[in-house]
Amino acid sequence: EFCPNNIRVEERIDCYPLEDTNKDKCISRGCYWCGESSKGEKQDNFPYCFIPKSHGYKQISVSDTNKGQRVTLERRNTPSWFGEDINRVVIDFEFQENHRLRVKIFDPSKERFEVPLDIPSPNTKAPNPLYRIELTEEPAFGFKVIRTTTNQILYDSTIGGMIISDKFLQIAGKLASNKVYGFGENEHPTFAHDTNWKRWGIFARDQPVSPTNLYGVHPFFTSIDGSNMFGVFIKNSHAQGIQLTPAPGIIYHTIGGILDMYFFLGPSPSNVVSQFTEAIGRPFFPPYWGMGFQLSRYGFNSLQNMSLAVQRTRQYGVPLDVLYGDIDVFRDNLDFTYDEVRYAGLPEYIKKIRGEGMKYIQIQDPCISNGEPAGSYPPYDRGQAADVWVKEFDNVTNAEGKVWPLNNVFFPDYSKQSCQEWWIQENIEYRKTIEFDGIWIDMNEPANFAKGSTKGCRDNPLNRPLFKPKIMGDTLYDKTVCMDYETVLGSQYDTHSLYGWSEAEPSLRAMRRATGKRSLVVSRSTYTGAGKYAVHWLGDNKSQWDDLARSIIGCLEFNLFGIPYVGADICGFFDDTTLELCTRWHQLGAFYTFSRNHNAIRQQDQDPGVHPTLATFTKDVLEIRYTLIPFLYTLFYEAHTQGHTVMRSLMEQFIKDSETHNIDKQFMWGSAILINPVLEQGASTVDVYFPDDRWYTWSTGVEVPFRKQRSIISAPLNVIPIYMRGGSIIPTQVPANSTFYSRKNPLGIIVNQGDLDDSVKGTFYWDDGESSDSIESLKYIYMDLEFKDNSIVGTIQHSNYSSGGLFFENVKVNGLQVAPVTITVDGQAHTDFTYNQNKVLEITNLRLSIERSFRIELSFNKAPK
Ligand code: MIG
Repeated sequence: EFCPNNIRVEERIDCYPLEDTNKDKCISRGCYWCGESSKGEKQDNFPYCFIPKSHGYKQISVSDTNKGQRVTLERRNTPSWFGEDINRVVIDFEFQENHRLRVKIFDPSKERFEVPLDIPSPNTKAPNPLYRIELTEEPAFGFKVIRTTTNQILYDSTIGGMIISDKFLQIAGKLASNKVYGFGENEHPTFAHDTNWKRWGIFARDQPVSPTNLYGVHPFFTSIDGSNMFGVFIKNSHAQGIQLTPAPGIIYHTIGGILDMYFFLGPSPSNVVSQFTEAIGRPFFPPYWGMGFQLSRYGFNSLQNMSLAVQRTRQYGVPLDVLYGDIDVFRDNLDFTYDEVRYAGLPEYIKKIRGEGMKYIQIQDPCISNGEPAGSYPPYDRGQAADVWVKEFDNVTNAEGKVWPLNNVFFPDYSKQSCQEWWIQENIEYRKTIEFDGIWIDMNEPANFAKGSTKGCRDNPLNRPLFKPKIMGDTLYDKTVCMDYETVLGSQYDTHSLYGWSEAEPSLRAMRRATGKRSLVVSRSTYTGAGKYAVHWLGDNKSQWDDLARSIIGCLEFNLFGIPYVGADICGFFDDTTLELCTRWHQLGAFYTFSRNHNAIRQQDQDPGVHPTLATFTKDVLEIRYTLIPFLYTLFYEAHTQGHTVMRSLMEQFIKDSETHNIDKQFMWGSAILINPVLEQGASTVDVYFPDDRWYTWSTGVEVPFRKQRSIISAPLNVIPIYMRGGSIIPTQVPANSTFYSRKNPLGIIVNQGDLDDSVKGTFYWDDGESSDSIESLKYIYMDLEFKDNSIVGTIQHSNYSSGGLFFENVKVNGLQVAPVTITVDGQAHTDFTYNQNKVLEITNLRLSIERSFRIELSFNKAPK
């Protein structure tokens, strides 16, 4: 029987992934053939040739272990795909935590590469796991992960298709729903994945934003089961790929290492991200100035152009915190130099703007020119002396490539101790010339314009394995170094996608040593866990409307990946922007957590000051951002300590409402702010979905008459509709032209009345904004805010930082049904308040120290509703 009907089309597992096949080839793999033509299958569509359920492994033994359960499997005798099958396989089910299950599938006879990311593996079983597993022996071995509270099957590998060989490992799982989020780094056109046989390749690549594999690798997804959510991290760094199927399910394959899956049981979406970041490392806590607006471009080409852009921005009163130096700052694109002709006076200029409250971030590329005249380029000489470079397959010869410098380059091996020390010293040394506050690490996929190396690559199974996932380039080493090249961490075949991750930690250490401050590392290539050391921008996009819209999806995904500080190049990198697009992009970009305007070389200027209208509208929206920075900073404190997202999908906040599951054109800040950018050319309205709660308009505080419904909202070119959610309390501050000044300004509190009986709550975090150890050494203020029993109460949880006399001076209550008659503040009568037709109470002239608890009591003639 070659075309059986006992397998649903939706549940087929492709027997010839990424290759054309025909009946003969199909049968030679022992697969079923349901082809109608001999032309073969269409990629990205349902397979004609698929794997019988009986293929795979049979169970040999099961035993209980301290950690859970161990299953030994033996490969069924079926035709091999790529040879080197691993016949005996062990699966360890580790019941690590009540919310975390590990499923480690490995070769017991041979050590294979494992990602050096230490997730604790307790020696005992979790006492009350939220999951149980079920094993199936026939027709082939499979396991199910089941949520105990609902008996819902979350992941079911009995769908078949498990293959474990040296350079091709595959596992498929049927899911509880077709709602799947995450996996990256790719530019996905929708936040909820397309499960209609869609394939994605995942492998770090210097690749402008497009629907293929991009800069980083994040093998993590989440999926909805009922109104709960779970997440899965597959700890593997090899070139890999997925296919989402209408089973609904995911077929995952990789070309090396082991299949090491971590399940996070939630049950809420926020729980999942928090449990994931607990395992991989909580996100980096950025400095206060990192909350500000940032200006960059490739190709200012001179200090004059650079300073003009800054001057224009400020002249219009547009807030600006951070300036960037790209590689055109360098002499001949050499790291740790600056061009003393085009950028004559740069050190003095940086000193000056820093004195005025700004910060400066310098790019550094992981490629060091080896061809400069002797003695003219000490960073190379010192690197050479310390032997810090990535090596060829012989582990002796330096890997040589071609990147931005004129001459050939060597690549630092950041996994080598001596390299880390060299890198730290070079940054410290460079900072003696240019006082940079943070470092931007680009090209760390690593990128190489010479294919593999200046000598090419050998033809062997590492460089040219029989199976290559759906990734760009005709070889794995396209645009990077040879796969058989070596670092201390391992071969590039195993560790290529960990290169940027390995650069992040020593870069942060370098900056902390050089500045003595918290600092900021902005990295292009990231792997799971990089969020602990670095933040991310979405790379080389285009000045086009599609990229504007898709940037939201990228940001939401990186929030899932544990890198909540993220944004796209505002106004677009490649191509010239337009006034309308650039205005809309600043409006959305003001709500990226990483808010930076960046431009490519030779494009027209696009800094906010190039046009008076652009400047005015940008100032308007950035003033909203700056007003909200105390709230944003508090969200980052909570992300760092509890692992929450900052830019958040509506699905995460309102998972019970299926209408939110596909929304990716609106998003939230935390659980309180709803952001609804205009993403279409010519549009002056935006289609807003208001989830099931009360919502207040940002500018007026007036409650909107919509809930759990869509509405078309007016949004002329100067407007981005922003709403506050009922039940939230938001700390604010009077904006200024940089956070250096705004953080000295009076603070405020916005209380948004929720549904009757719902709590109205918020939090507030404050510290000096720049110490590297504010949280660890407990030098901060943390306050709970609550509106309850007609009282607005601030309760200090922790107060061990002297704010220099900062006060909440203004409190607004939105949605208060009647005016209070009297108000007391900490027992004293307070008469400065107004109440208007929008049902907004505004209390002014307060002097509530942010370091102390307070209580504002409202009294009414009649009890308010
Ligand atoms: O291949 O440093 O993504 O932001 O401006 C270009 C120059 C190298 C790529 C980065 C981009 C940066 C540019 N870099």
